[in-house]
This record gives sequence, C-alpha cells and structure tokens, in this order.
Amino acid sequence: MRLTLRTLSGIPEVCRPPVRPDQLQPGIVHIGLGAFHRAHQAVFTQQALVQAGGDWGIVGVAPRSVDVVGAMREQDGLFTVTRLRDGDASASATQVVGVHTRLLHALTEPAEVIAAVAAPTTRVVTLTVTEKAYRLDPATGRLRSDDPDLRADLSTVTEFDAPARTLPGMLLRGLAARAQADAGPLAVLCCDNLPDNGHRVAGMVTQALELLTTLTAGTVTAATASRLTEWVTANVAFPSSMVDRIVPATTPTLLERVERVLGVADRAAVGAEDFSQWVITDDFPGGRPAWEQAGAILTGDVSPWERVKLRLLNGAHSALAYLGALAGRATIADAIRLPGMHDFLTLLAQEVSTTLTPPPGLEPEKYAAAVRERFANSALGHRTIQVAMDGTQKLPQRVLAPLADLRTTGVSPRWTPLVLAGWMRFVRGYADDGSRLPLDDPLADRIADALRDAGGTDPASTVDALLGLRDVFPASIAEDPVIRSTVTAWLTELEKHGAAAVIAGIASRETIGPTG
Ligand code: CS2
Repeated sequence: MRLTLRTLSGIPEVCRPPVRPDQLQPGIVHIGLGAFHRAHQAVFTQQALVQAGGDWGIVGVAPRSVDVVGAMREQDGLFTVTRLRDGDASASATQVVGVHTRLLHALTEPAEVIAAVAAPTTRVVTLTVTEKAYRLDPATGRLRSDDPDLRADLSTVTEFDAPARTLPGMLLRGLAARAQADAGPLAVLCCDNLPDNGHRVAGMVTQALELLTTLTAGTVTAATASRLTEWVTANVAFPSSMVDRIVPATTPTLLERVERVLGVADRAAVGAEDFSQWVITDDFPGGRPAWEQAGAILTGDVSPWERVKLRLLNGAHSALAYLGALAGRATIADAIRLPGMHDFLTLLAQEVSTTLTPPPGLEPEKYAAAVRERFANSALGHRTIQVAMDGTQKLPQRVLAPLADLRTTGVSPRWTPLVLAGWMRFVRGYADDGSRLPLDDPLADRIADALRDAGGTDPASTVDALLGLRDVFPASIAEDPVIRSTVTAWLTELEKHGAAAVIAGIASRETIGPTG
C-alpha cells in the first residue's frame, strides 16, 4: 500500500497534510524535483497556502530522472518530510506535503513542460537544478557559449515539442512559448546556492538571447530572437533568493521509518533538519504566494544574507566534506567530531567573516557557531561524499571568492587555503588510508587530464596543474604567489601527516602552520 489521497485517512492524524493537491490550482512551475525542493520550497509554499490561500499549487518538473516523478504520480503528488533529530522517532516528526498538482518529466514530456511555463495561470517559475545545470563558467558566471548542447538547444528554441538538453535551453523554450502566447509577466526564482543567483540567471538568459541572435543554424530567425528579447525584458523578473536547509539524500532507513509511522509506503520521502530559512528579493510582477506568512524573509537585497550563507555555511560544509572524507569520515557529523575540527572551523569562520557585511542583526560568529551545531546533528547521516561532489562548481563562491576578497585587503589567509588544499588532495582520488574516493564533478575528465599532464606528483606540481583550470580559478587566485605557496604548504602537510593529524594539530600550530 502506498501513500495516496485514498490512503490518507488511514495514516496518523498528526502526519496528514493541511492542504490537498486535488483542491489546489497551479500557479508555480518548479524545475528540479530533488530532495531539497521537496523539503524547502514545497514546505514553505504549503504553509503559505494554509495561512493565506491562493492559486499556488506547484507543477513539479524533473529535468532528467524519472524516478521521483513516477513515485510522486503513484502517490497523487503526496510525499513526506521527516524532521531528523537525534533521539526523536515521534510520528509527528513526519509530515505529508500535498502541494504538487501535477508532475512532469522534461525528457519525455517536453511539450507539456513548455505549455506549463506558457500557461497564464503560471506566474512563478522556481529552480533547484544544482550549480552545474546553468552551464555557467564557474570563475566568471558567464554562459558557456561554446557548449554544444546549449547551442543545439538554442538553434531549436521554437521547437516546443523537442526535449531540451540543457536548463537554459528549456527555460528559453518556455519563455519563447510564453512570449508567443503573451501570457503575462513571470518571475523566475533561482533557489540554488549560486552568488547573486537572480542576477546570474538573468545574465544567463540575456547571454542566451544574445547567442540566439548570432546563431544561423536551426529554425530561429533574428526577428524571433529580437522579439523574444523585447518580451523577456518587459515581462520577466529574476529575483534572488538565499535558501537554507540541510537535506541529505534519502536512505533506506528513512523509507522504513516512514512506512512504520504511516502504515503505507512513501517512495518520495525526504528527511531534513528542523532549521529552514528562505530570504527572497520581493520582485514578482505576476504575484507570489504569501511566503512571508510561512517564515520567509522578503527583502530588497538578498546579497548580504546570501554571502554569509555561502561563505560561512557552505564553505565550512565543503571543508568538512573534503577533509572529513580524506580522514575516512563517512558523514558530516562524523567529520565535525574529528579532534581539532571545531577549532579549525572557528578559525576559518573568523578569517572569512572579515570579508562579510552581514545584514543588520546577524552576528557572523554566532551564525557560524549555530551552523557548527547543525552540522553535528548525526541523525542527518549527511555523507561527506555527497557534499564533496561538484567541487569545481561550488568552490568559486564558497572558498575562492572569500580568498580573493582577503587578498584584495592585503590579508595573507591561513585557514581558507587549507580547504582548497583539501579539495586538491581529494580530487587525486585517495583517502589518507589509501582507499579510493569517487570524483563526481562535471570537470572530472579535465581534472584527471591536468593531474596526468602535471610535471610530477609532488604538492607544487599538483597545485600548478589544478590552478591551471582557468574556468574555475581566476587569475586573481591562480597567479597570486601568497595563495599558491600557502595552498602548497597545506597540501604538503596533508600528504605528510594526513587530514586527521593536520586538523588535530591546528590549535597548537597557530604560529607554525604555513604562513605563505
Ligand atoms: C551542501 C548544501 O551539498 C552541499 O554542497 O553544502 O547542499 C547544503 O546542505 C545546503 O546549502 C544547506 O542549506
């Protein structure tokens, strides 16, 4: 038996959803049906509907994988979110969410997806597709205009029933269809961990439109491109948002727990920490759900929030992922329990905080301490390998941007370079005990080529080779002698002693660690 509208009455009352998908009208198209969306935007939207109502049901679109779409369809759009807390196995920790009015699979149902974006009832498109899907150059944030999949998508931008290969391609098709139907203004809201994410996506769309005008192949004429550009400029807003909730990949243990609690199976279940935050630029020309009534902060400028979060939370998360994985720790909670890790993360946060202008009332040291407590939640079982993936897409905003800012103010950073050195050792593919580490990164082949072509396997050659990936490391980082020598010194330490010993020695090595 599965969780469905029909079996809802049999599950414990405390778990039942406050709204039902069959009583909602859609107003949002969400692209990216991963665990994060289900535990974040879906939950905020449900709460906003409870508080203020409105036609804000969600049409959920999975770009590639069909699994979640299949599972949610079989469950009438329903799924559960379980709050994961040590020692809490209560039924009330599991809540059914019922805001998805329709589920679509972009690869096999491209025309339906485009029609949903073009529908006048749709007024917001939200995105959680991960950093790499935007096809942006990580170092500059500019669209990778030489990407063959993207070019193929753009040259067929008005073929609405052909599946798009890329997210920018899918979005442009949707906007082209909406422009054709003149279906009214729209907000495209990025909910991925990118810096200035609204501006990035706006830039992505503008650059894709420029590219469109230069492409001669395909069915697109210059007139189509310029009409579309005009329509987008007049009708589409790209608010920014800072999203925060730790949502690890679903495990078999969680599925079993949920089935025990509900008495029926939920194949789209997700587990998450209790904490949840959403800060959004209030720029929605077609209206929006009353997310502020669900606890979101609607503001004029998200960037101070987003910078604090990317640098103090995500930066520390990546540090734990690489150094923890090297030290043989399977989860983030295990990694933060490495002796000395708290001291290191505290020093790292102090160093990074000098690059921040936090929003009023936010104290970076307190924020960083609260983040460390969240990471220590062992009920999450968040794997270091999961956070370690896609490093080339994550490090620029989490680690390289604060490094560059520190250098601009004449500081010689000491702790941030250790995170970079950890990544460099991690991508060599072996933990400190010699076991293999997987490299899951869109630039994995380029990393492998760079390491193979390096002059040697010593730390200096490794640093040279990897900093040569210029679409990841801008010249301000790659050519800075202080950064190069500090990263090389930390990599040498990591190779000599292993990550656990380096971290254990941090507190006592304040005066003897690499200083550049
Ligand atoms: C993590 C984030 O996987 C990762 O890279 O750092 O997904 C993190 O859990 C979220 O941003 C928390 O809001």
